[in-house]
Amino acid sequence: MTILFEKNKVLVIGMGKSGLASAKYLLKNGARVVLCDSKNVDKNSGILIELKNLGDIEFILGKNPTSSELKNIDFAVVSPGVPLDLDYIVELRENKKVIMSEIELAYRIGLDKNLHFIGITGTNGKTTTTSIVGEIFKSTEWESYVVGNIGNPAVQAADEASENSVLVTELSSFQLESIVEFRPEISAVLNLTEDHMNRHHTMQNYALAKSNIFVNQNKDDKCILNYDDDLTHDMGLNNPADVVYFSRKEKLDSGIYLDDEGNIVFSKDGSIEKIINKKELSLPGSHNLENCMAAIGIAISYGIDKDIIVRVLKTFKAVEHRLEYVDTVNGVKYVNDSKGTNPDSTIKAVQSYEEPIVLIAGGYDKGSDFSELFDVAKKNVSSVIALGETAELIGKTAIKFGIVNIHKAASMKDAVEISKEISKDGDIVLLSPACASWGMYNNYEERGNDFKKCVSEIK
Ligand code: UMA
Repeated sequence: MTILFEKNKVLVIGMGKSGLASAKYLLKNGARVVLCDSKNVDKNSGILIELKNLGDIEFILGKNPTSSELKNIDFAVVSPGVPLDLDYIVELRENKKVIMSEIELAYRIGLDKNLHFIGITGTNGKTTTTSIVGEIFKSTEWESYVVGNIGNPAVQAADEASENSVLVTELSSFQLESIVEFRPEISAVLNLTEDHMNRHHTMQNYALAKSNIFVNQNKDDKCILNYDDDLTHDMGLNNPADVVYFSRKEKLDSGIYLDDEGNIVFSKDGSIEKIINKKELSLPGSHNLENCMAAIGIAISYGIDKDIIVRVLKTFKAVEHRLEYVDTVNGVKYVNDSKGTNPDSTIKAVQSYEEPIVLIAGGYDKGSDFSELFDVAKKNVSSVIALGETAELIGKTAIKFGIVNIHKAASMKDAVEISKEISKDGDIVLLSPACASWGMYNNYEERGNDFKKCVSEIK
């Protein structure tokens, strides 16, 4: 259902990227906006002045809205980082007010313009897969945008886009938790391992939020799922969309899989089409093989020419902050994997190398368990430099699995200096924190950039 924003009173919750993009769009389209943020913002700040010049806006800053301030609100747009169990959000819900994510708002904007949404989620690999799909679309005739959790608010793109554009959208569980009617033409769930337990509390709630990506789809839509992952496999049963599985481990009657020669093939209705040999993929590692398979599933489902898909898969360069080579100092390679914000992601990073690794890890405490990480890491992680709120737990867990060379660092600068002292020629110093950056940084990009700056300073 499209919404007429004019004259609606909308509570926009959070003044980060999503909230600001939503407030700007709503003001430009005649809505009355109440923008709230638990953080205090200087009354004379440039952004508040800019917003005031756009239209009818009130601010509630440095606290949560009270019941009387919620009166006459028609609906709310909530930023992904804001938990939905806050009292005032529960109260809005009880009063039957729609609470929508910024993605839902973008979707509603897109309805009038016939925008095409492709939604990609999963615990890991979503930024890489979204970027690959984005590159594929760039090589086609479609006007396309790469948006969402990757860092570009979808609302802004939906506003700027011409009719019939494609929005390739990376979606987090936070964004999916508050969708209402959002219905991508193609959805993809890459994998599901424990993450964000401090917000979702149980794996079941986390999976439920992720499954919102296909909940409004129907048989005209496609849902791309990982056959090898138990949880995403089961999402295919009773799925409202037409499911396309991909598998790195098994040959499928229908879907995308590896044949005996290592070719990625697409099998449908008894015919098998070879797409590309896995050796030709530009990205290393089995996790990237899965990301490429998912991207193939999406692109084929959209009817994109095989030659375009193959060209992109052969030339695609790694995403910044995702196993990004930084520099070599005294024979030691420095790698930035700041996007490794949960244990599973760091497991995949560690498994991508044969060399001894000095691992810099730790950050915001999301309630993760690091046992599986260090059980895998004991194979080639020689030392751990622990940072942030989780430093102690990371150190203790590493010791439990026999990695005894543990150092605690007070800052990224400190961590990189320690790494220079303890690493040897041929080692890899890997920043792959297994934790979010909050508490030390605003986001993983800032953390990765700080790491790169610190590496340049020790050269
Ligand atoms: N805030 C409140 N009340 C609260 C909590 C937060 O008012 O209870 C305020 C904060 O004070 C802050 C604002 O909300 O001013 C921040 O909102 P936000 O955390 O949603 O940040 P945005 O800048 O809007 O960024 C969000 C995503 N952030 C999160 O999901 C935490 C970005 O994903 C995304 O790129 C961006 O929207 C654009 O779509 C980042 C992320 O870390 C990369 N995602 C997580 C992940 O990948 O693991 C899910």
